[in-house]
Amino acid sequence: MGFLGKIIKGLSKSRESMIKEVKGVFGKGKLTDAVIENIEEKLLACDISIDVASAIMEHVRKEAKGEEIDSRQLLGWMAQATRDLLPATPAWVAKAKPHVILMIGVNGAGKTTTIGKLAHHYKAKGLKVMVAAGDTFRAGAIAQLERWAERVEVEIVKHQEGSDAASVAFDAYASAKARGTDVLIIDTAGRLQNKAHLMEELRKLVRVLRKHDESLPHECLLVIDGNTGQNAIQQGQGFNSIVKLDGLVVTKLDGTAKGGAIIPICREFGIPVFWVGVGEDLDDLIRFDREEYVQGLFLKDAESTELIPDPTALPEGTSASDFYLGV
Ligand SMILES: Nc1nc2c(ncn2[C@@H]2O[C@H](COP(=O)(O)OP(=O)(O)OP(=O)(O)O)[C@@H](O)[C@H]2O)c(=O)[nH]1
Ligand SMILES: [Mg+2]
Repeated sequence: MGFLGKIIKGLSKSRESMIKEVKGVFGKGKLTDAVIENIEEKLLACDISIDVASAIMEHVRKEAKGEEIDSRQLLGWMAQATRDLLPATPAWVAKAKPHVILMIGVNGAGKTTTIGKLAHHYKAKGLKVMVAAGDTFRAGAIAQLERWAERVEVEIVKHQEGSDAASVAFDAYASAKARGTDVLIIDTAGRLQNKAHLMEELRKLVRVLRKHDESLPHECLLVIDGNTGQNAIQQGQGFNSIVKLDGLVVTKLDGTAKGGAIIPICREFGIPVFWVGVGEDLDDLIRFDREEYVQGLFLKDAESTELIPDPTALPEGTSASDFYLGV
């Protein structure tokens, strides 16, 4: 199943309702304030925040220029405005050997599960993968990652529970380098920004990892539970000051009919969504594709679209995760 098929598994309700709801409140005519307000409410109901909903409708208002329009044009402009709010997801490129991915986020966001899925994904591409049990804090966390490593059949580097997370990361890198590993994925303990000692631990982990190479980690992914809305945004902010975030993983989108949560999350952090989690199985991880997402939310099944082609779109038939430039 491709991106659209899978995300629609999670998004179908919001997609159908968004298109149906918009058509329900507006067929053809001039856009009145009442109609705009009504549509803003529909957007809020699918977890799009107030400021994002206003930004989308402001764009529509400008495009409509007070003239008579139909629902097809309206949905097209909404889609366009939404796309402009989302930074494009880059094609995945291995930056070195090993390419090091650091997973961070608050408790229970889905870090460890996503590592299992990612390890599976890269392994299926023929890459040699290693995972590092950098969550030495939570009881059972090492065993949990071990189960994933066994299931996916990738190597794992681990120390004792309660040991220094930074030295796990340091050792894992050395081991990955020595074994010719292509991708090393480092798990970390869930932490909230108000837990000073854990935030300090993360700072140390990055500092120690950089003793190997200043450019580490190559990819720092912030994992966010797509169900926690505005809360997730606030909780994630503290990580910015410790390590440069490259991309977001938004998990548990299968559990919600409100796929719109991606937009405010992405806008707030100003970085692209790299992956979307749509279930607990190995294959339930999708490389995010802005174009397909927007189409899925506003345009699928609409007879025609007014969407201008995305200048950064990948060639047809490819997805961002197909690109691997080995080094
Ligand atoms: N439905 C669904 N469940 C998910 C998804 N991703 C993770 N989960 C579940 O969310 C729960 C927490 O996942 P973990 O991977 O342990 O989260 P974590 O961020 O590593 O948690 P801590 O290590 O405690 O901070 C588990 O029950 C996972 O199965 C997803 O995309 N969809
Ligand atoms: Mg975990």
